Amino acid sequence: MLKNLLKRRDKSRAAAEGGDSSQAAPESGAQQGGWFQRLKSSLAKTRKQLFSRLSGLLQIGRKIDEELMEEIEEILIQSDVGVETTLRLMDNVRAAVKAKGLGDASELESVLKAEILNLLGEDTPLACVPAESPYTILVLGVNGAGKTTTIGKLASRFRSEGQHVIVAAGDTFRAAAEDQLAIWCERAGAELIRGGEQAEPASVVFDAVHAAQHRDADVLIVDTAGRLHTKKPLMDELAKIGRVMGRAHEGAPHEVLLVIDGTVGQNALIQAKVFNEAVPITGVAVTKLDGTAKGGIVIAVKAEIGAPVKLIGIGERLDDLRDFAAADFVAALFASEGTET
Ligand SMILES: Nc1nc2c(ncn2[C@@H]2O[C@H](COP(=O)(O)OP(=O)(O)OP(=O)(O)O)[C@@H](O)[C@H]2O)c(=O)[nH]1
Ligand SMILES: [Mg+2]
Repeated sequence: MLKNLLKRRDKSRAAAEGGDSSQAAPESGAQQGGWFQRLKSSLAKTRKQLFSRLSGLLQIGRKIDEELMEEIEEILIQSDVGVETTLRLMDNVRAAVKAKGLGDASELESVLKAEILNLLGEDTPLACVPAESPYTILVLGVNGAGKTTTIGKLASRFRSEGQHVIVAAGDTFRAAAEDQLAIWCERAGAELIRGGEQAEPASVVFDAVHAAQHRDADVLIVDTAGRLHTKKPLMDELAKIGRVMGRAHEGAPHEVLLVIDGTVGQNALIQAKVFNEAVPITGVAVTKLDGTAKGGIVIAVKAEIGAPVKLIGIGERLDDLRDFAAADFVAALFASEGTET
């Protein structure tokens, strides 16, 4: 079939497009060839693992039957969409197939896309609300998930929108953590509030909220330590930071952003549930979607954590963080070589 004959997009073209470091506002895939190509390129491994195998199944002439449905389920589960989410998704696909009276496998792709979009729900981009100034964002996640990098990218984005940004170094656990954050803040043009090594994280954050209020900051972003989620004290500390923020500023934290590493797959969901108990998560950033075959995790996040994916990270550059747009994501997952949308 046509889809089987189409090969993956060549990497050199994608790499060349990756050289552009502009910080354009998010747009839909149809409007922005460059960004969509980059998204597609980043999802190449996931697409190979998941959707190119699916398109091998969904050929004209093959009958839709239970055997086919089970093969699709297996591919989805292997691509880190997860058992629970896969079963839910496929129940919906079966219902749609029945309702529409479909019989040929080639008709399933559009049904699958539509049901994945249904599961992802409406896009809920992370937005700074001026009325809540300073708009406070508490960033959580395990070691190495990409918290500090995501904060750097976010700070840069808010700065490019003309916002006054303060970043709090709530990770006082590692000596190098503040320095890493300081470099990102300098690049982004954001102020950094730091307490020094061994300072109490909650007190650094408390000071930062007051600084943000007194200096009329628009946005305060709080970095935190990411020691293993299995160590209870970390969760206690994070819960305390959340409470301290709320006491210092009404409604804070306005956003509790959990950063999960897209290369980790299903384990990230288990971690997410632990964090969610410490401080209720309002949004998720999935990082490192470039270079992982486990991008199917994005589909499972909302269904399993209850909070939507708001941001995706597809590289280490300042502009490699984007608002999550479900339609673009699904289009990029199913895209063939040369397909623009
Ligand atoms: N390829 C790729 N790498 C990323 C992305 N986001 C973060 N990284 C890399 O992941 C590594 C860890 O990122 P950090 O931002 O330091 O992670 P962290 O969660 O702050 O880690 P701790 O402070 O140790 O808890 C760094 O080498 C980043 O450059 C991404 O979207 N794509
Ligand atoms: Mg960090």
